[in-house]
Amino acid sequence: MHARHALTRHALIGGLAASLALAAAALAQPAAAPPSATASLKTPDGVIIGSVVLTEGPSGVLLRVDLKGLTPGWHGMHFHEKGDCSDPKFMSSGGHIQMPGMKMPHGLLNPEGPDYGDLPNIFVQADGTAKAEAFSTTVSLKGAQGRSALLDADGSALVIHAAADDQTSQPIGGAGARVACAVIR
Ligand SMILES: [Cu+2]
Repeated sequence: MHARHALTRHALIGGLAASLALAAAALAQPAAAPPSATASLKTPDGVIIGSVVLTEGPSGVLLRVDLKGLTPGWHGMHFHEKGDCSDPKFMSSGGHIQMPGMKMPHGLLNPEGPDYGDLPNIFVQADGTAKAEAFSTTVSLKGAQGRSALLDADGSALVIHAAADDQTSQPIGGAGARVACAVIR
């Protein structure tokens, strides 16, 4: 009898706690969406072939790439230092993002690297489409925690190269020409 009473009381308290939790959840504001930015990827001809969504996380930036119309296979992909994709070779996007006064050697697999713009390769399917996510702990949207800011005064660019990045050799891992570019600003 005593045990049964205790059990009932326990269940009541548990139920009350659950009700309070529900009430608190109902009162809470919906969680604010993390800061994000979206940019269009274009070819040297100026054709838009896809997009990249950049979302700020607590320790870096998550990027989601969705594109079609590139050559099948692996392609190097980096953050470049300027938000300018105005010339056909995309040279106006500059080199890889760096921190002022801290130019790092290139390559995610380089013991001396990586540089601040380094990212994994992206794989384009036989039909020319690619969907990929990557996470960079060396950049931020606006300079959080001292990470390099994509949305600084001159912006930045996401550049996709013609060939795979070997993630070791200088200056860009043998990734070759710049075949797609997205202005981030
Ligand atoms: Cu690059």
